[in-house]
Amino acid sequence: DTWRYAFEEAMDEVQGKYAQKFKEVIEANSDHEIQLFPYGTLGESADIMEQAQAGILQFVDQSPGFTGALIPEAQVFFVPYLLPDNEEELFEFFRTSKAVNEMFPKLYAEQGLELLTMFPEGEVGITTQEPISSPEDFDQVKVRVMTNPLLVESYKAFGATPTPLPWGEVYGALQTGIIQGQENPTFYILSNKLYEVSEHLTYIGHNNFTTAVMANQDFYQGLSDADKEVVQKATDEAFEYILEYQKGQTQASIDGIKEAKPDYTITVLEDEKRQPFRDAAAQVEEAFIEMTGDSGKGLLEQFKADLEAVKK
Ligand code: 6CS
Repeated sequence: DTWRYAFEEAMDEVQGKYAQKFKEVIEANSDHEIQLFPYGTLGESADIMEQAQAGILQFVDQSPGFTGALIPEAQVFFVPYLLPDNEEELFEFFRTSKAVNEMFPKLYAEQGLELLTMFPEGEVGITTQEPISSPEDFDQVKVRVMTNPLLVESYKAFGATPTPLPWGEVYGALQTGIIQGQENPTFYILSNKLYEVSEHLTYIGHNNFTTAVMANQDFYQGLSDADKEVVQKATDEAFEYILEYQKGQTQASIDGIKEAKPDYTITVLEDEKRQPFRDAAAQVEEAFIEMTGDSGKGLLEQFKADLEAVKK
């Protein structure tokens, strides 16, 4: 039989690479076939999530950036400066975190979803029309964010005017000036040519883009033990593959952007200038706890303990 798997990116972007590896392992170890649906073939992120919950899709990749309404705790990934910028620590966190690997599966299960894995896609950079080196520079700047209430809080705390939009509207909105900025990992800025509709790319070190892969829970629970094992094997192998795949990707993408647009400004904001943005994080963390109550508080505590455990 054929299993349907949709994701939010193109075939040659990170989620597509993960999905292709997953497919390869499933097909090499079982009689099942995986049919892949990249971004745009079945709608926006919210659409593919609905289809997975309804069982029309067996697998879906939806980033926590779009899961906030469904699972408010998933917004923990948008508390600024929470995830480490050290790649090895970050990868080890996703491998070992109890919050990610034990607590989140329970929350996804309440929504009919079997959480298979979460993985990082790269440090997030911010594209704008004018240079950004302080919260003051964000004044009156409309920055598109994924449809996630805590991301809205973050950009408010950074001094900007956050504008939640689905992905499909971002390029056009930048082109027509409805928004002046957006945030995404570097590979995505390159592959979607966002440098064509912006002048500056700034790294303030506030986050790494996290995504999540899940299965429809009724489908997963109905699998034989052997099939469940194959799904776990494919999940784990694709996870290690995608971390390896990303090593050096940010720098390669920066090089690609510079080649495509030599006069584009790329700035890694120095530590000292990051401080006001770091200071804003406390207020976002408070907003997270307000939105999620004891459940979110417990999750955040475990999340921090897991981060502490992987600190070099
Ligand atoms: O910004 C977005 O909406 C998108 N960014 C990435 C890196 N993946 C999928 C998501 O739709």
